[in-house]
Amino acid sequence: MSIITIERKILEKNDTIANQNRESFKEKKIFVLNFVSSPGSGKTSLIEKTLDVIKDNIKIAVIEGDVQTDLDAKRVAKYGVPVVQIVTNGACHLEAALVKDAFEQLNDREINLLFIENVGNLVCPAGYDLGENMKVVILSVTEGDDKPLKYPAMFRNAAVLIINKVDLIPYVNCSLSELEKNALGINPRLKIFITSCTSMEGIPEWSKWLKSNIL
Ligand SMILES: Nc1nc2c(ncn2[C@@H]2O[C@H](COP(=O)(O)OP(=O)(O)OP(=O)(O)O)[C@@H](O)[C@H]2O)c(=O)[nH]1
Ligand SMILES: [Mg+2]
Repeated sequence: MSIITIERKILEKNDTIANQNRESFKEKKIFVLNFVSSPGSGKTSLIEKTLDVIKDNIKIAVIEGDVQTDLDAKRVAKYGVPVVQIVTNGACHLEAALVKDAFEQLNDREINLLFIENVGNLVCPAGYDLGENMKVVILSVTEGDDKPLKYPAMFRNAAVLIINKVDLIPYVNCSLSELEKNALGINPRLKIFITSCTSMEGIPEWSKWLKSNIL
């Protein structure tokens, strides 16, 4: 058996713009979360449920990243918050320059919290700093408890892990304790929440923690 490791460092330009974004967010006192996950783990659902809980107390905007459509932006816009859609036309991750342009479209609106939903992909977005305060990685139980071991960069670079779709745990071969052990083995500092966007389990705890971190 042979294992090929591909290492790339083509990210200097992205890092420069990400640092400019970070300065700009800091100056405007905006806390920024970059939501990353495989396609369909529940990024948009989590944003919707979080908006439901906290949007009356905090001024929030959302930047949506999608390969092809504005379906997620339309979902989020129903919550009455400003939304900007980035369509990457095939690219598998957002880049700092795209976020910079999208942020400019928010036209200096007064916001305290910015959610960025990245393109659904558990590999590529890990390497691209957007200038966020933290990456929030979402893993649904249907994906299996081995995923932190197989896609470690995403878990290493995140501050928070949301284990979503816990309502489906009786139907899938996924051990929550094994999943947590694997994730903490990669990154012992991960703050972990267990949620269901269907039953709302864990959403109040996550929302409370988020509020306490930004206020
Ligand atoms: N049973 C269950 N279904 C969920 C949960 N969260 C999300 N879903 C469903 O999973 C599907 C995908 O959810 P999305 O929120 O669109 O996932 P996403 O990560 O934004 O997907 P992409 O943007 O395409 O990468 C939808 O049908 C949701 O209704 C959950 O906690 N439990
Ligand atoms: Mg989505």
